[in-house]
Amino acid sequence: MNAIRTTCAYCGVGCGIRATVTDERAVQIEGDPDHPANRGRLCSKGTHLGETVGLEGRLLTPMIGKRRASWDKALDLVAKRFRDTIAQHGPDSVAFYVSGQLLTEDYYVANKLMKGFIGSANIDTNSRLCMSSAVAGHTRAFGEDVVPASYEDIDAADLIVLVGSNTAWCHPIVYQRIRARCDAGAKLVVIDPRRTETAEEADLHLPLRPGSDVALMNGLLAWCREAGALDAGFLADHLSVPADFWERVGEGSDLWSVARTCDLPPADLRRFYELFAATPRTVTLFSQGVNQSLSGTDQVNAILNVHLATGRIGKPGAQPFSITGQPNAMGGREVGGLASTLAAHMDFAPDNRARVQRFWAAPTIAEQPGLKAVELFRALGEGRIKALWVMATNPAVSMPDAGRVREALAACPFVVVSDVIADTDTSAYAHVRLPAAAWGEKDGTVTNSDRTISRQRALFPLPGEARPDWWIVKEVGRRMGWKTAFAYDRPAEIWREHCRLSAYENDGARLFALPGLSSAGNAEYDAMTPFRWGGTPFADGRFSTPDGRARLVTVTQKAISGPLAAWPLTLNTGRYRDQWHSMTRTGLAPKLARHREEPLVEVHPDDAAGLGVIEGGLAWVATPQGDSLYRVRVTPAQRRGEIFTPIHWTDRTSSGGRTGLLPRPLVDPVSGQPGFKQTPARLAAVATRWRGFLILAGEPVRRPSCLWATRVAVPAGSLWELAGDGDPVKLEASLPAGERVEAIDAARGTRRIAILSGGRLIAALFVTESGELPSRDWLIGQLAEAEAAPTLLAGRAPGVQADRGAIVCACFDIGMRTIVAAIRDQRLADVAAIGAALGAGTNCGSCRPALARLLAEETIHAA
Ligand SMILES: Nc1nc2c(c(=O)[nH]1)N[C@H]1C(S)=C(S)[C@@H](COP(=O)(O)OP(=O)(O)OC[C@H]3O[C@@H](n4cnc5c(=O)[nH]c(N)nc54)[C@H](O)[C@@H]3O)O[C@H]1N2
Ligand SMILES: Nc1nc2c(c(=O)[nH]1)N[C@H]1C(S)=C(S)[C@@H](COP(=O)(O)OP(=O)(O)OC[C@H]3O[C@@H](n4cnc5c(=O)[nH]c(N)nc54)[C@H](O)[C@@H]3O)O[C@H]1N2
Ligand code: SF4
Ligand SMILES: [Mo]
Repeated sequence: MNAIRTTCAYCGVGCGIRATVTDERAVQIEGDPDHPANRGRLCSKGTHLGETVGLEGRLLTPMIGKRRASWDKALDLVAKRFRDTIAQHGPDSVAFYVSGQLLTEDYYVANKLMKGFIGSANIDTNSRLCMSSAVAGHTRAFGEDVVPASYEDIDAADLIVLVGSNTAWCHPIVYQRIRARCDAGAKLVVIDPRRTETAEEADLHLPLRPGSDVALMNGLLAWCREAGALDAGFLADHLSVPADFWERVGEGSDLWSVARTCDLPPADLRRFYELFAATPRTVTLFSQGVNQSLSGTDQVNAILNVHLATGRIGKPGAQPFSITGQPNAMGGREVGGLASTLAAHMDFAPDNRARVQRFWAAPTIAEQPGLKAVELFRALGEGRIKALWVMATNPAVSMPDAGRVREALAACPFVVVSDVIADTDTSAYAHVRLPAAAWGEKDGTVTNSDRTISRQRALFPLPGEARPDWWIVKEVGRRMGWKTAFAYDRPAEIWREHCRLSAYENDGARLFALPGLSSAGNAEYDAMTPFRWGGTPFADGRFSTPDGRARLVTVTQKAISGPLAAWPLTLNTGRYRDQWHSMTRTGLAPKLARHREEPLVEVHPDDAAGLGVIEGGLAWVATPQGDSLYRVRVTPAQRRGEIFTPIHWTDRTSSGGRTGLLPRPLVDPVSGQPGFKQTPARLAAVATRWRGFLILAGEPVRRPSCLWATRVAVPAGSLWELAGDGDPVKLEASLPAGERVEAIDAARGTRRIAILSGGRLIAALFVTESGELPSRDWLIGQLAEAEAAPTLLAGRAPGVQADRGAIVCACFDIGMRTIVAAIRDQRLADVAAIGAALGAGTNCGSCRPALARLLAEETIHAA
């Protein structure tokens, strides 16, 4: 069996994978030792990709409404509805909402269709929610959206600064590289309001006040100036500096003022400033804590200002480094898939428009930037967008104020969704669903955070009627009437066109250029090995501005409003280590569920105490936009007044944890990126009468209906954690038919039910009001046993208790103390109940008299 070299499906680190197909839909995954991004390593998500390539939940045929349709019918309908809508209401009445999870070739075709042929720039992407502030910051400073750094810079740095980045969880392989460099002596500083696992391992953690990054960076720049750490030569030769720049940087930038604004100990701040000023080889990595802010672009420029003014750019080990989230966020930037860019690093200037139109031989070309994601969904809600095509993203979950986004989707006359999964929270609103090829079935290229372009290769044949995204889009383009412009037969043809456009009339004004590659033959494309474009940008101090100089941008700290009376807390949102976004894929992998099985709201102990919320209890998080329920984790890793929730849970997986409902639809004024990290909120404890869990082979016939029900995948089935106030008897509707064993303890409100089929456990429902619940692990393991253990209702193996007392039941190795405890705790009334709960006495039966005696003694004891 030959290993196929491909790229991980998940994050922007872009790890290379060697995949060995072992069966029809089975694959063995290893890190590719030859890939420069990971040199053979993989994180938990990459390692378990093999658990996600099955066909469960896949969309495998086109659907019109609830009916299967042929590709011809579905594509004709999409083409007709878009054409008709444009004819009636103009090109700006339609929109595409796409994704950094498309391959470059997919992205290129979608962008070409919208901007060059439909003639609108209403194509935006989930990257708007992700790194558009970085794009805007780079463009303001460098004249072009170029990430100058590479991973090798980490290997050469003496100081690594992580701003708003939980790298250990979100870019784990980059993080391992950082750790390796720290082991060799480099220092690590983490700037994040939360004490994340990344922060725990740092030499210095600065838990700043959310949204105070500009003050921190301006303070740093002022400090460097005082300390003589600026690069005067670089400033003079390569930077343009606004007249009042230094004056404005100095405002409020003394150590004490900054410490107050950022709510940090001045001594820690000074330590960071001194370290930074003294360490020329510094790499500053930043991600969502910086980008996802109402001042995101200013925060990016505050970081870039420091690196530019100290000359720490374009040099080994000295770089600002915007790390990207999605596997192909960078490819999307290269094709120009944002509403605010045209194509191939060109904007909407008249000569660029003419050039791109000429190159595409297009009938028209978008005149101006289109609607950015938040505006786009607002326009949808207001009826200005009348046909929307969503590809490879789940906006009903991931957009801010997702409740309004859902209303807008519901009101839109024509919604098309291309996805790999049949039922997502977004596809619930689709008039047409198109089955896309998934990772493992697709061919094309992706660009990772450090500009390395890698091939993603198909491992399996296309299942059912699934088709690659580029194919779907070009078919619609052809059916809309543009046959020759969308005559692609394979991704390699699109790739060559993309490369030609990048180099077209490009005299060096655009750094993004792949000229040599436009002549790559199909075989060469198939054999392509990872390469980084652009060499070392800015190494010569030349930038992509008309005068070749980078620009320092005057940025000032916005006032941070104090807590509002009705909304006294600040809600921060983000990611868990082992889940990916809306969990459509990681949710399939049981091993990835173990890290965090439920959506938690993390809260500081003082806030918890004040609000009466307790560890392990439930709590509502409410904002003016909506509310959702979470399991509480009390932790000093949170700052006081701030709470954190994860973004991963959806309607498919949970009755709570719906973080998308909570953030405001407010955006950074320059980039249009939403401020996901700071939402005024409040928290309230919720008491429930009972709690419990449901373990099932496979999925429930009916979803458990109660206040709290969250699902995770387990080997051979699913686990639902439950809590509620109503009658738990309702939950039995979720149980499959089968042989039922049951134990009830009315005093504690405990009910334990196991359902067996041919001796095998197929479901277990345990509910209690005041009793204990066993750990789920053992019962989950029982799903895989051909013959279930007789102790199912005890929820544990016979006889594993620490102090079991003298063995009473020899067959199952059950001690006296275990039995007595079970009689008490579970109010077991007879020998049969003991057997049901523990298994004791259910085999040879010799101990049944002893059991009866113990029961009698307990009854006397209790009386
Ligand atoms: N496991 C996992 N990995 C992923 C993803 C995933 O879903 N799961 N998604 C990928 C994607 S698309 C992305 S964009 C990346 C995101 O990767 P990250 O940006 O690392 O992830 P987040 O958890 O969104 O946020 C990062 C940190 O910003 C901090 N923060 C909040 N407010 C502020 C502030 O005002 N200032 C500063 N300095 N920090 C602040 C938060 O506390 C949080 O710890 O992860 C990628 N990798
Ligand atoms: N509150 C809050 N919200 C956030 C964030 C936050 O930090 N806080 N982060 C934001 C960020 S940075 C991001 S990137 C977004 C991510 O948010 P989304 O993009 O909505 O998240 P995903 O779950 O990755 O959605 C991808 C969808 O594409 C499907 N898919 C996978 N592969 C393919 C393919 O090849 N073709 C097609 N057609 N479909 C495919 C998947 O099944 C899934 O339904 O969330 C944003 N929302
Ligand atoms: S670090 Fe990112 S790219 Fe690498 S294996 Fe993990 S999820 Fe995949
Ligand atoms: Mo992202």
